[in-house]
Amino acid sequence: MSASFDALWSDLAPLGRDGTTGGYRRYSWGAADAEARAWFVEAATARGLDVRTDGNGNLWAWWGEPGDDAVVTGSHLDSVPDGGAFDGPLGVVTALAAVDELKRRGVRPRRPLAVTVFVEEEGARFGIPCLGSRLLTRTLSPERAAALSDADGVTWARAMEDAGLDPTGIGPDAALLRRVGVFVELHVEQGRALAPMGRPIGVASAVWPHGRWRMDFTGRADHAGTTRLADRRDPMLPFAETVLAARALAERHDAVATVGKVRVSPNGTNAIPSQVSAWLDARAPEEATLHAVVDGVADSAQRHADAHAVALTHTAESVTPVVDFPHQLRDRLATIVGDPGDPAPVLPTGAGHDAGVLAASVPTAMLFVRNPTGVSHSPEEHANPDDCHAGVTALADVLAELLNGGAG
Ligand code: HGY
Ligand code: MN
Ligand code: MN
Repeated sequence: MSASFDALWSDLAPLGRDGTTGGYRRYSWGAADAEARAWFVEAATARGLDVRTDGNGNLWAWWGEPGDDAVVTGSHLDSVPDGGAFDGPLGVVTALAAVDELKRRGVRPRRPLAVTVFVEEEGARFGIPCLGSRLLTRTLSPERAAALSDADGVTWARAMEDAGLDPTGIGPDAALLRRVGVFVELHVEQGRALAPMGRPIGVASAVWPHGRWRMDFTGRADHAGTTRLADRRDPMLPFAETVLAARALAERHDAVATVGKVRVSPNGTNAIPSQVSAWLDARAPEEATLHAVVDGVADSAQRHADAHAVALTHTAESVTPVVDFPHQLRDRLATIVGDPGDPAPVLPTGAGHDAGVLAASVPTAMLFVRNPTGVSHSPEEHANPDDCHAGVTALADVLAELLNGGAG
């Protein structure tokens, strides 16, 4: 089993990795993404799986005929800018290695099995995370998706077309979704809960409510050297105050808030900016807390914008409600992947996943593989090979149980 994982892992690892930072730059429909998708199609086909692309560009590799009540597992291959090697790919590689393991064990599935790769999970290029699963489940309209554009103004539809796919078929696919009897996503742990417990595998209890809000601060461009301070309408100032306010509100409410993406126009050293666009990522254990933080940030941003005669627009780009994974399935998996008499730890996550989107439509569960440092969305992200192999065994055990009539 470990040889199968290691071979798949070493084939995928170089695709999309930046030689300077060591981080991954696999953005939907770009060249690196196309290489990763081609790698998946080849690896799945080599295992006798029948690979199909749905209308949204998600890949489904079927073991046997696509059918109803299928057991589906998978994750994503796209990355955040300079992301780590494991976020997404670990779920895809362990799924293919688990198929090898099931075949080695002689498992004869009594239900269809599919391995999936969902598109644009990170939303790094087009801004909406889990776009492929949101489209599939009608959580996001095809019209809105088709009009999304990247930093260069390329739309989702155009980028799909350039990648050789027909964008006219994007949108909900109720027939395909009805085929999914249960979805299980294995993912590298993001955060550091399993290491102190000394456990290699965990099971997700919940995904925190979270979202992304865009703030556009529009002031007046002017000369950095000749404009009196009293005459300025500098959008950088309310922006800066808002970043600090977001952090203070997150601390006060025991939540998390981040501004990791900013666009300054015209971005000149000696020019007062005309506009500063910033994206707030906020997350909290409960929805009321999340909204208290986000409302607080919006109020603060408006107050500081007014003080500098700067205009402000505040747009919710994607908001994901809390996900509480089905308890019986969750607990069944914790028993399967735990030790005899000692189920695996069950823990929430602040990270969003396609499993979190699908959970509203089909029975869904997640497995986590220990991340010794907890670091993610960074080239430093890591999971030990032994733990990755334990992830394959855990996923194979879960799939074997589900394929032959187990819970889910
Ligand atoms: O942002 C997230 O939580 C996930 O990595 N898409
Ligand atoms: Mn991620
Ligand atoms: Mn992920």
